[in-house]
Amino acid sequence: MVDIARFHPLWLRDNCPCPDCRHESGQRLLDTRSLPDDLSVVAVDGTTVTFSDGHTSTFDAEWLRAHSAPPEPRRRRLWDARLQNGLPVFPYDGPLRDWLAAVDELGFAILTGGPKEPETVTRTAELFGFVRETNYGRLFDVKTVVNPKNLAYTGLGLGAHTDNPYREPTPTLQLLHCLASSADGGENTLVDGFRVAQDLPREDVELLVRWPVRFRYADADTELDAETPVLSLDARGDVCAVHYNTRSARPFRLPDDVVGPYYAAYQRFGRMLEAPEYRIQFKLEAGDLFIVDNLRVLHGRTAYAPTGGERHLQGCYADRDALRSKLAVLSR
Ligand code: OGA
Ligand code: NM2
Ligand code: ZN
Ligand code: ZN
Repeated sequence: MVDIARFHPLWLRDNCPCPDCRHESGQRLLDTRSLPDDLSVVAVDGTTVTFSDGHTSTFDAEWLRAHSAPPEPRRRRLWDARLQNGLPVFPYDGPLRDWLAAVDELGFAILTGGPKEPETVTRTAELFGFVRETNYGRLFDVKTVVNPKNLAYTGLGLGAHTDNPYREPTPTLQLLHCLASSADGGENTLVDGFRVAQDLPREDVELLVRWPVRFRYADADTELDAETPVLSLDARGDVCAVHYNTRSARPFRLPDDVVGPYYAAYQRFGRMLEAPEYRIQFKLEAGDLFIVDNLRVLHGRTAYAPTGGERHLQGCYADRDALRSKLAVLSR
């Protein structure tokens, strides 16, 4: 039995399921703003309620129970280096739902044995959603080039980072697909930024949340500049986004007395991101691909020899909303 008296009259009236109040699409026809502030319940019979505005609603007891519970806990599962023994690796041709669920829970997934053709990366994004085109193109080639405009296009190692913090909004997913990997080195590294933030002293988290950093990328036809904190909190007070990229961070603009403490927090966090106890590492072979939640899992790579072997990845951006939608539809 549900106790109708527990529910606020406005909440009940607002959620009336009758065809005058709800369209068959599931969208609300009733405009919440039209309800009188002093609305009250005048009669209750089981789960049928009559309100002071003359409307009668019949609720489904199960629906009431399901919708009055506290917010669901998040599906996300934080991880550290111990995940190395059980990496979320999926066959490229296996069920889509499996790897989408891994991205949702762990913030990344690795797909192996996929096509070795160019543009596989964008086709993979289209399996669940839409490619986010940027100034780097619909997709970008990650390989060593002459006169690189971005350090990604060299053989240099890259420390743990999130991509494109200078973009507003920042792409929430990145995919990288391997076309060639005969060069020595060039292994990929990943770290769960939410897990690292959990071990960061509270005062450091507060500094990284409180003071925004500006990030910038500029070349002949592009000038991107965005201001965002390194750590963002959601309404529950949990870390919900990491923006960290030492290559594109602009000089910090902080009050004089904050510079020292801010650097202490920033350095502690940044070094923890490279610490072996949090990091996992793997080498992509041609046909392999990985997808990361770009606001949670930081990626990097070890250096590789620009000659004597080839390393060629293709990358693209996409967004989480479509991934979660596809996952929900596949889970129905
Ligand atoms: C990038 C990047 C990693 C790699 O292109 O953003 O981080 O493995 N590349 O080359
Ligand atoms: N690339 C690979 O966000 C960054 O600047 C990292 C992005 C150039 C698209 C590199
Ligand atoms: Zn109604
Ligand atoms: Zn990157």
